[in-house]
Amino acid sequence: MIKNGKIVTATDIFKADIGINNGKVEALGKFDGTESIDAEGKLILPGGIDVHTHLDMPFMGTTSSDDFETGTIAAAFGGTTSIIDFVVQPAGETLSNSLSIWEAKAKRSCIDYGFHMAMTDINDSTIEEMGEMVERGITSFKLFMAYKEYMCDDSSILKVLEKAKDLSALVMVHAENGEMIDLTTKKLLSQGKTGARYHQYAHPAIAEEEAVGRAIALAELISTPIYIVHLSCAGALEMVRRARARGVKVFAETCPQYLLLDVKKYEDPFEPSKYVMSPPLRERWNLDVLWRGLSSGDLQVVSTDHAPFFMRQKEMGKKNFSKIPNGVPGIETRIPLMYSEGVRRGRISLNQLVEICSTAPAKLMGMPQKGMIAPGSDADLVIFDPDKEVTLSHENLHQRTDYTPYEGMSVVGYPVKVIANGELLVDNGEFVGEKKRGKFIRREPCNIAGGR
Ligand code: DUC
Ligand code: ZN
Ligand code: ZN
Repeated sequence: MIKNGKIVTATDIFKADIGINNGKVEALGKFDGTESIDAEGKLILPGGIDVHTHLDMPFMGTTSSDDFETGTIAAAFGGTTSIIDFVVQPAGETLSNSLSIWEAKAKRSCIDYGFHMAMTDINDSTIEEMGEMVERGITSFKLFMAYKEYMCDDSSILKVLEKAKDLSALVMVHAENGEMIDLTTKKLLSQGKTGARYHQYAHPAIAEEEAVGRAIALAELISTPIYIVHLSCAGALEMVRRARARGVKVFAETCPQYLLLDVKKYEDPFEPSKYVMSPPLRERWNLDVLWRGLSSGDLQVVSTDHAPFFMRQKEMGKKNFSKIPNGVPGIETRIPLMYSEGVRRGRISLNQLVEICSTAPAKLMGMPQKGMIAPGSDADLVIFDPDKEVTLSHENLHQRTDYTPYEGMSVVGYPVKVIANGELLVDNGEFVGEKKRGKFIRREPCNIAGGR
């Protein structure tokens, strides 16, 4: 039982005790009992859901540095109790074998997890396999419109959209125009512009805006929903906004890095490679536009795109920015940053924080048991101290990497106890949960997107 806390959902804020039984919320009300946690003065939020992580992912000649154990412990410290990680189909592999590789990695997970299937090789047989994936609880498929080794042309995207429509599955896209990026990268390198700071010019906003517009048009043609991952700039958001206004079922997420950091980071004289991610950081004026997109509902989700690397891995691109493993760590800092920078600064409401970080991800990704505090829902709960001040540093975070892009930044508001399926995982700075306890979330077709 959790007593005296202030419960926050996507729609309400109210004081009630929470009775927990068998990993589920049993009742909300006023109860007596001995086995209880006192949450007086604290907020109680539904456990965070991060629908975009890359744990133990082979990528750009190396592997992301958090595995499912370290990454999910870090997630729990930051108030995230479920993730959806991307299975990335290795070239020539079947979807089923690709899934087996990720199932083996995910046995180490300490929180519940689902998978999206990132298809890199579209052919009759992988299209056919999509049905089996949906039956196995993988109800979303991601396509890359950039990265030479993974990217899909429009005809492949259309085939996947058509099959996804039949299956009521959701198609997600990494929307950047890969040809524009490739051409620009080659030009920059041939001019001797090889340093990490040039990454931003190789990934111009127009390449994202074009790809977002095209992805939406393809989905509109097929009349099936589409989800844009890690949207980073105002032009791309404008594409989403316009499409939504004409009734297209387009959904989009952004990430804390695009809401809080800007291109100035590439002027870091020592280590600009820390900030090499795709899409890259944008000009500062975009940030307010993204915050407004969240507040208005044109952006529905904040995920992290957690793709951590050590600085020594980033060094692989010392002589050529296009070889720097793309990605930043963020699985642990999402909710504290969104509370401190979003709610406390009046950019989003407390209910919106819950909506964006938990409730909408659960609905869009087909997890009706998650993202809520209500009788029958999973007892995934964050006891959050709205006044706790923490200075973010890789030294006090738990992500397995040697930097955070938020080094030295002070946040106010932090999880103090984190409960998943009724089990206490984090208690005042200690991980007290059992390891490898996470269970696979067999997801349903998404219900906001509505399938057909
Ligand atoms: N972008 C990143 O920055 N890292 C991982 C994959 C991606 O699309
Ligand atoms: Zn991506
Ligand atoms: Zn990603």
